[in-house]
Amino acid sequence: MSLDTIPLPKEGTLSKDYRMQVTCEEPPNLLPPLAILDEAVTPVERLFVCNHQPIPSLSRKHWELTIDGLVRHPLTIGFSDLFREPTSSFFAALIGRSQIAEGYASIANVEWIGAPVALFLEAAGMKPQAGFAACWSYGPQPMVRYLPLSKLWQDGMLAYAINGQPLPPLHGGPVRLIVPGWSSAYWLKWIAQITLLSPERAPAAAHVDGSLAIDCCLFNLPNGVLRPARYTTLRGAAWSAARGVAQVDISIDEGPWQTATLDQNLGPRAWRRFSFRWSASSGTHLLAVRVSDNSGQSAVRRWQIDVRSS
Ligand SMILES: Nc1nc2c(c(=O)[nH]1)N[C@H]1C(S)=C(S)[C@@H](COP(=O)(O)O)O[C@H]1N2
Ligand SMILES: [Mo]
Repeated sequence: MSLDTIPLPKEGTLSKDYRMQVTCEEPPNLLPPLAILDEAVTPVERLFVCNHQPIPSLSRKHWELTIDGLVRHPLTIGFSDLFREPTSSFFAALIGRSQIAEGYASIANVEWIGAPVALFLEAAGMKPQAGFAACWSYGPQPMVRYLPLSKLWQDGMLAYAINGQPLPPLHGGPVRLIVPGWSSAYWLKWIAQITLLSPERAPAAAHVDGSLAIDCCLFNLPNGVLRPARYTTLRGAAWSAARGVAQVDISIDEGPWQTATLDQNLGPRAWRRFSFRWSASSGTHLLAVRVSDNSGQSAVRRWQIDVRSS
């Protein structure tokens, strides 16, 4: 792939779905209603936006990443250096901290394309004392995120494309950090610098485990109300800390667990959609959804559902 073949999206060319809720104008923060997220892969137009800093204006030509600190050869790479390495791509769920409230959700499942961070960490030569990484963004108010070096080395990706399109500035373009299996707060946009630190030098924030909890959502339960029907199909998505979802079971009114139907498997880092046919009678029901991942861990989420005709 040459640089000329992927044009950089121009400012303002990314139009968002009109149904998204604008929770803040500046910096832009947008949330999609759950009802428009019921797809295997979230279109970029429906991808939530969460910003704590103004969006820096940064072209591919001017983007650089410096790797320094506890390395033998501090280095600075440019955008074209990302293309000298083998391309990596995978589907991964992007799950925000606040997650789901009043029918809106900071959750998505997207294909990320980029270069593994490990290739550049190895080129810089990690010193044995290095245990953590401070990752800094561009911008007048840069953001910093701390990660254990082992996580960054094993799973970190420098992504420049999303769902086959160039990564838009709103989502961290030209280049952002991808940390599959960890909360989206760690997925640093507009990445500028990675500084390796010793465990003693790393602040308390570095020692927090950002792994995603096993969890799920339901797409078609607006405000917990369902219309009675002979059969209703409950539809949702489940995720884990990048270990893949093995099984989803459902229990109605404390009854026995029944296995839900799983949708296409997009890999261990992706969310897994599920569906369950239920003949719901009028009244209030307790719904429990149990998600089990491939490491044998599971979690249960419960809902109270009103089935009524008006
Ligand atoms: N540089 C930078 N990176 C950032 C943020 C930010 O404000 N600045 N927000 C973080 C948070 S809190 C979230 S939830 C995700 C949101 O990514 P998205 O806007 O692409 O959905 O980016 C993370 N990375
Ligand atoms: Mo966030």
